[in-house]
Amino acid sequence: MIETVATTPFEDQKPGTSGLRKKVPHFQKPHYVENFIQSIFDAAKPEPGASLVVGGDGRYFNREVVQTTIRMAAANGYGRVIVGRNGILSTPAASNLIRQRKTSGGIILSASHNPGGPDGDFGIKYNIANGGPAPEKITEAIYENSRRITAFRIARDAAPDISVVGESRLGDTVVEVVDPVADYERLMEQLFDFGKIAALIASGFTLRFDAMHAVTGPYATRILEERLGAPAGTVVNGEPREDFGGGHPDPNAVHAAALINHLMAPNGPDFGAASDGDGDRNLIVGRGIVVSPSDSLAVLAANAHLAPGYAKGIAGIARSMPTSQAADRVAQKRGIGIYETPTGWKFFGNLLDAGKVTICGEESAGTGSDHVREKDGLWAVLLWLNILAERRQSVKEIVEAHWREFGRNYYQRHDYEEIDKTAADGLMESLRDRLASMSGQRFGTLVVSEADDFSYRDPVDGSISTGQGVRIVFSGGSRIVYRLSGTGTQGATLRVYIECFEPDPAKHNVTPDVALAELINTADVIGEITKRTGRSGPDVIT
Ligand code: VG1
Ligand code: CO
Repeated sequence: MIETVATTPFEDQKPGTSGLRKKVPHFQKPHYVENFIQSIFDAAKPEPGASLVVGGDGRYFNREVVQTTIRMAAANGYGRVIVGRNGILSTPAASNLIRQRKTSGGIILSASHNPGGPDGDFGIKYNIANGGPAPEKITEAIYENSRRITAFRIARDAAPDISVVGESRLGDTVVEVVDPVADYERLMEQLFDFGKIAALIASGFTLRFDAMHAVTGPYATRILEERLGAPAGTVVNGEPREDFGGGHPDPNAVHAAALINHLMAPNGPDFGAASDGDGDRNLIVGRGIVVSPSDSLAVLAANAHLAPGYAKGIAGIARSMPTSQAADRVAQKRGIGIYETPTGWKFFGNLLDAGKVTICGEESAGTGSDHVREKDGLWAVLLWLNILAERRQSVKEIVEAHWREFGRNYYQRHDYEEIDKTAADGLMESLRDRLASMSGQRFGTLVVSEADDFSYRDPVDGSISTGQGVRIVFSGGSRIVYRLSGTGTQGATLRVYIECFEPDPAKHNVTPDVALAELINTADVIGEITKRTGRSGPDVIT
C-alpha cells in the first residue's frame, strides 16, 4: 500500500560540496528527510523498475533513514533496492555497487568526517548511474524540487529486516541485502597484487590502520588482516559506532594524533593509515613522516604503474584547485594530462568517464581512481602498500626521492572553523572586490602576478561553475587560496590554502611552517582574517 502524504517545503535543502548536511535534530524534524528524498527521486526520474543502492556510514540516525528510503523507493517505482547489511556501505563501496550492479543511482547517508551521535551531523547524498556524486545540474534540480514540494510517496508497510543477507519484498519492490565488503574486496583484489603485499607483511613489515570507529573498520579488518595476513590488532578502533566513539573521524594531524604519535615512537611500525567517517579519505604516515595529502596524490600518480591495475600507465591526473601543484609536476614530466577542478568529487566524474584521467585527488586527504567514482581511503592505502612492496623502500625514502626528482611543493591548509557567517561572507566579498587591483601589488618580498575567483568550464559537457575560490598567485608561483567550506553545519568555515615550490633538494628539509612563513603572514594581511573574524590563528592546520 502506497501512501501520498501532504507536506510543505523547507527552504534550506540546498546540497553543498557533498550532499545535504545538517545537525541530526534538524534532520529529525517531521518530513525533513522525506521531503529531501522525494526531491531526489523527482530529479532522478527513475525508469519504472529501476534499481537503487542505499547505505551509509552507520552514524546515528542511519538506520531510520535507510528504512525510510527503502519505503519511499518502493513507493516511487523502483523495482529493486540493494542495501548494505544493517544499512552499512562505505562511500566507495556504494559507488562500486552502483557500477557493478548497473543501478540507476544510489543514496549515500553520510556526513563524512563530521562528528556523529544525537547532537552530531547527518547527511544525504545522491549518486548517479556512473557511481559518482550527482553533478550540479542535478543537485540544483533537487534543491528546486525541495522548494516546491507538496507531497511525498511512501509505502505504508515497514521496511523488511536488513540485518541478514538475502532478498525479500516490500510490495512489488525487491529488497536485496548484501554483504557491504564482498564486492569491494573483489575489486581491490583485481587492482592490487595481494600476493606481493602479503609477502611484504610476512617479511616483517609492520603497520597500523586506525578506522576511527567509523565505517572502514570491517573493510580494513577483512582485507588487511584476513586477506593480507596482517596480525590481529593491526586495525585499531575497528568497530563502527553510531557516534564514532565520541571522536571526530577526520584523519588529520589533530584528530588522528594518536596514530601519528604511534608512528613517531622509536619502535613504531613502518606504515600507518587512517580513514574518515564514510571511508573515502585517507591519511598516510610513515616512520618519521606524515605524508601531506597533496604529496601523496603526486607519489601515487608517479608510481601507480607498479600496481597491476595500472600497469599500462595512467591517462592523466585531476586535482581540485586548492590542492598543491605537486601532481602537475608529475603530469608534466610524464607527458600526461592535468586538470584543475573545483572542490568536490562531483567535478571528477566527467573526466573519469571520458577516460581523460585515471587518478584524482584533493588536498583534503581524498585520492581515488577510475575504479569507482568516489575518493577511496582504503584504495589509497592498498596502492601505497603495493608500491612499498615493489620498491622495498620506506615511506620517507619514497617521498624524499619524489621531492628530489620533481621538486617539493610546501603546502598547508589553515581552517578557521565556526566563524561568524556574516564576517566570513564579508571577508570573501572584500577579497573579490579587490581582485581587479591586486595584480602588481607588493607584500614584503612577494609580488602578486595574478588574482582571480576560480571558475571552471567542464571540458566534457561545457558546464560552468563560478565563485569556486579566490586565488592570489605571486611571481615565482607561490599562491594563497581562500574559500568557504561547503560541508559545515554551523556558522562558516574559512579555508586558506598556502603553497610554494622549492626545486632545490638542499632546501627540502625545513618544516612547512618555516618554508611558508612569509606567505602565512601575507594571507592574514590580504585576507584581513584576524581583523574580520577576531581569530588570532587557525583551529586546524593540515
Ligand atoms: C571538504 C573538502 C573537499 C571534499 C569535501 C567532501 O569540502 O575540502 O575536498 O571533497 O569536504 O569530502 P569543503 O567544502 O568543506 O571544503 V567528505 O570525505 O566530507 O565527503
Ligand atoms: Co568522507
